[in-house]
Amino acid sequence: MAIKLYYFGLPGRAEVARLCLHIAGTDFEDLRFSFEDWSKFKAKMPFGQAPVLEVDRKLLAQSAAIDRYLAAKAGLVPEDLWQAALADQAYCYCHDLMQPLYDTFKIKELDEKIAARKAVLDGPLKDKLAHATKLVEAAADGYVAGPTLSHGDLHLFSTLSTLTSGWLDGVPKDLLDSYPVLKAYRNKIASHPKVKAYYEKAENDDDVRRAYKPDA
Ligand SMILES: N[C@@H](CCC(=O)N[C@@H](CS)C(=O)NCC(=O)O)C(=O)O
Repeated sequence: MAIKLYYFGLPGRAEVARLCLHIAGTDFEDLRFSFEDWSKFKAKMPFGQAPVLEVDRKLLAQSAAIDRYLAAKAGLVPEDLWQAALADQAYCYCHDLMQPLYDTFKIKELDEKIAARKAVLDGPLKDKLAHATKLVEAAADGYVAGPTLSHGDLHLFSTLSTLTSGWLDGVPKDLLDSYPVLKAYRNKIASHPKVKAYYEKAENDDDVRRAYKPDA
């Protein structure tokens, strides 16, 4: 199978897919383009958006579809249907968690953006992180969907790591200090041998991904 993944250099909406491919040990072309080069790819993408996965010249868009497909191939979707649904639940919640911040992306002026994000941090994000804490506390085995790592964990890990990476102007790197359960959980997933190995690779040694390492 010839596999390519198209996305910007950032972790963003492609990091779960990259992690799944890495965990499965799949050879793939990781096409990381700059914002300037995006126009060269946009027309080829099914919805004019990235990420897109190419498998033997067939294109698949929408990060949730890509991640579910690659997670299944990597053995990360639990066989038990209830546990698989729990993994999806955590996965989907990450989008809800980030939505109030996504809404600030369109603000051009930096001070205005930071002020809008402060309102998000003091309001909806607190509530979302409190619910995420309950989700993790309910995870008896330390993973959100049973005794082993799933795509739900990878997405929650990636979301929490992005939040503390400093990439989002106005969101402090020590945000999770107020959420010790989430901080410990993020560290646990970061310490999973296969996840840890991914962030030890030279191509993943960048400012944002440094926040994806254990004890970051
Ligand atoms: N629901 C889509 C959203 C994709 C999306 O918004 N991608 C953004 C980057 S994160 C994009 O392609 N932006 C460039 C554009 O729309 O021209 C998914 O999850 O894949």
